[in-house]
Amino acid sequence: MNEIMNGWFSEICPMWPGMALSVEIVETLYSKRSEFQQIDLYMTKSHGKMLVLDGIIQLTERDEFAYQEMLTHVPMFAHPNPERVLVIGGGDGGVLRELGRHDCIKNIDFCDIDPEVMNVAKQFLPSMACGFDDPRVTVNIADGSKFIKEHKNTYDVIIVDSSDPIGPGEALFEKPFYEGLKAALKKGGIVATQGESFFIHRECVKNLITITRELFPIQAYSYMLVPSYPGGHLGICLGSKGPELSTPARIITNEMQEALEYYTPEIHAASFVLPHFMTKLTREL
Ligand code: SPD
Repeated sequence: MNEIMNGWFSEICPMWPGMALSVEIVETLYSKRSEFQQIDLYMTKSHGKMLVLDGIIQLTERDEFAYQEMLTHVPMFAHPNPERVLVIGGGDGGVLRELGRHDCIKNIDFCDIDPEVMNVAKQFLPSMACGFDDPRVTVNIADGSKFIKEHKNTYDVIIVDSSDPIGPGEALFEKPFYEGLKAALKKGGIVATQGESFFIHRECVKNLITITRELFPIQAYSYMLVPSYPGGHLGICLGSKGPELSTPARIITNEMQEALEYYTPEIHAASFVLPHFMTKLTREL
């Protein structure tokens, strides 16, 4: 339940009780309830436009690049030759924009349950929604957990750009969904999912690591810094049917590197180096 008081939006959520990130708002650009969730888009004083779903900040124009680049390029560069990619969620188009930089991709399936997020992005967030203009993208408006059941043994890389495990994203954090992801991956495939915060959502992170460890021969957890998310960071939970995850398997071109703001091969490797409490926590699992 978010509130705007005296021109400040505060992100109040039962998943991080007792704390709230506040952002000063200049104008509400869009506010409507879709079939699935409340969608709000604000112009902020310091962070450009900000997309909020069910009261939770999904992105701000100021720092979205960190999340979208890392969630995309870590699994993509860990794979030696990703040709077929599936994106579940991420209706803003930012992950698609990042995938567009990989010439090796032949086609990209995009699957989101709520077409309204995509429509809002196309209207207000063109720097992300440009991802939908890539001719390799096929848009599927569907429930991701059902979609993967109909696409077994199909993808080299699957990226799950979900919201938090409350509301429409809840099923995307449960074991049956991960079993479906595994089945939808080809031999040697890699999955990367929005992995929450190891400071704030420790039980959820533990659960994701346990599930992916049980299902995949190779599992790892990476994270990036994003000031607009609670705790200032967000994790990526990865499972691989073959490739090593923490070392890029391909070399980034100078042209692509210069177009990016956050991802580098060094950041790729470093993002898997976790605080000691995480090492201890994963040892116990
Ligand atoms: N706590 C919010 C996590 C949001 C992750 N999804 C963001 C979508 C951006 N493409």
